[in-house]
Amino acid sequence: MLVALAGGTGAAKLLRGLARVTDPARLLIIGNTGDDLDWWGLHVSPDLDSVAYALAGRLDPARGWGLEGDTFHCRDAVADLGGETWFSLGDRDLATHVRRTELLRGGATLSAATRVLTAALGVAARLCPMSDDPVRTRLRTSAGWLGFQEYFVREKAEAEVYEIVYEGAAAARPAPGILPALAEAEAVIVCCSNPLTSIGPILAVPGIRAGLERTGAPVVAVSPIVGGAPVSGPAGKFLAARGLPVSALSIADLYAPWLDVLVIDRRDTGLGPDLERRGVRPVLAETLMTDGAAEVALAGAALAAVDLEP
Ligand code: FO1
Repeated sequence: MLVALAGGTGAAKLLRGLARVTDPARLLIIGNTGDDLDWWGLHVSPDLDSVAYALAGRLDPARGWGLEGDTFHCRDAVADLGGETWFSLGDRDLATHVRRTELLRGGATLSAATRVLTAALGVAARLCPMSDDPVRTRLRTSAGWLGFQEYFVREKAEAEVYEIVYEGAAAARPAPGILPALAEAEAVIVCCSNPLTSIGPILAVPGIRAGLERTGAPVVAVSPIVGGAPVSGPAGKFLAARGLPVSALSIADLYAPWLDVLVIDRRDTGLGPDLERRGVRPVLAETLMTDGAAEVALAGAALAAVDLEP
């Protein structure tokens, strides 16, 4: 079994590549739920949905979230009724949140609800939320304390970030299956996601870091930072808020001591010696996934980096 730690858009692409180079049933994906929010009375899990939609071949390519070809009539009608619409739920995407909320209200765990949704989408990989308990990323910013979506979508990631916390993490338990999967994994792949707001919440769930330290499986991460900047999103601002340089070296520092290999972009060849000094083996690859072939190539490079046949 290959265990992957995944956040939003970057992870969705890499996992789509992985599902094409190996049997998707071999994948157990630990998904970030720190971005989750209650919207229009519905439980929305953006990072779980981006991964599920990508693996179902239905992720909207232009947005990187939501369903390809979706419409937004309901959102526009909510606006006509004076409701909030800064977070856009598409009409078909809405069904996912309606069904998830119905299952949760019926007593199902988030893990169980996710199994129902991924099975209905025809996703063969196993997608687990990092926890069935609520964990929410919150940011102390120049616009006050904000939930992740308030920061990222409503405030357009423009506010200054001073601190990032994972509310509820201390009381959260790893979702069922995660710790045994880490113990038995052939390899663990940390996707090219935001290290502080996608991977950070997963690591904040008690037991998961220890599982990564204890596993006999090689742990490989794909750097979301190329040159001195993130491939996409506000990871650079978050690293700076933590006083860390915006560099792949910070990824190695944040994932120490359990990281074995870091896949970095060819443009970052010069970081090799500094990574070796940190006890992390650098592997060079093209990490900008501009099309399906690039997703497959990077996924193959990540597997090869830990000597695994696709
Ligand atoms: N991102 C936006 O920039 N604007 C939106 O209105 C928006 C809505 C949305 C709805 C469902 C969903 O699954 C994701 C959505 N996202 C939107 C993306 C979301 O903010 C990010 O995918 C993650 O939270 C970042 O990892």
